[in-house]
Amino acid sequence: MADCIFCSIVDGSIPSNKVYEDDRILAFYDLEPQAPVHVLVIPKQHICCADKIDESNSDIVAYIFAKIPFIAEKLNLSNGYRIVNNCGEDGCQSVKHLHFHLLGGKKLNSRMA
Ligand code: DGP
Repeated sequence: MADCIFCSIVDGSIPSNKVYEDDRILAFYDLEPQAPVHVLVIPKQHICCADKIDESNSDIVAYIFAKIPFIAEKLNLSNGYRIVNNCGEDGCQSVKHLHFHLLGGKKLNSRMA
């Protein structure tokens, strides 16, 4: 999709520090890390947000979650991690392309909001 930063990362026109890639998803380091390890996992297809997941596209979410343990292992997150999705205005979603934050590398704050 035009004017989508993460679509531009998928097509390579914006560089990223990739952790994992296959034909359906991409994982890369967040530009503004909020934990010692902070990676974003995104579908290559453009879905704006969690609020637009339905029966026609939810398979990609299952696929992402099936790959996260492998990505976490690559990142040495054997002691655990947090998966975060920000959705919409109140969820403080800044990039309107579905993504899951994978955070770890230390004991994270127990509060989430
Ligand atoms: P969110 O607030 O949930 O929409 O998170 C968007 C994240 O994307 C935020 O942590 C910063 C990150 N980000 C924004 N632009 C870029 C970029 O061009 N490259 C990378 N690697 N991360 C980006």
